[in-house]
Amino acid sequence: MLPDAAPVPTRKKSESGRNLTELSQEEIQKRLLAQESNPFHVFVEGNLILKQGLVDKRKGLFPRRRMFLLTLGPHLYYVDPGTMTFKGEIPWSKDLRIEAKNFKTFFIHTPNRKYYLEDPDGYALEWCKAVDQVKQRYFPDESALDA
Ligand code: 4IP
Repeated sequence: MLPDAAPVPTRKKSESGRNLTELSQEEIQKRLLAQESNPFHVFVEGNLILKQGLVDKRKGLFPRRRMFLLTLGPHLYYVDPGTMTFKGEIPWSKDLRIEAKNFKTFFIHTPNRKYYLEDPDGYALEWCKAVDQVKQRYFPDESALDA
């Protein structure tokens, strides 16, 4: 007799396909409460973190490893995870644009600066998707024109 087939693991939509910014006020409040235990919560001015991850930011010769925090607002803060000090923020505007070069390297273009970034784990495309979703939420017309 054949054994029962093992259940096929399925990914919930919330893990894979869900738009990061589609959150009810109730969900936002709930997640903000949970976020208080995140050590990076103190840097985000009370905004809900939608995505965070280590990114190497290259300027001059040496890349600096930073914790990037994409939040509602929108904001894109970065913090030195070694010293836990706030380092800066990539300024959001309708003209911010993210571009993947490959799985690791990506760029964020702003009117005054092009940021050279690298996801050491090779999830640059996830950053592109997240930033595009945030852009679509806050600057919908401009995002549609880019498409
Ligand atoms: C620094 O280089 C770091 O890359 C800084 O990044 C960067 O600031 C500085 O650029 C750059 O001179 P050194 O550490 O080798 O001195 P971080 O702030 O993440 O430490 P930003 O934040 O602007 O990328 P200037 O031009 O901002 O000073």
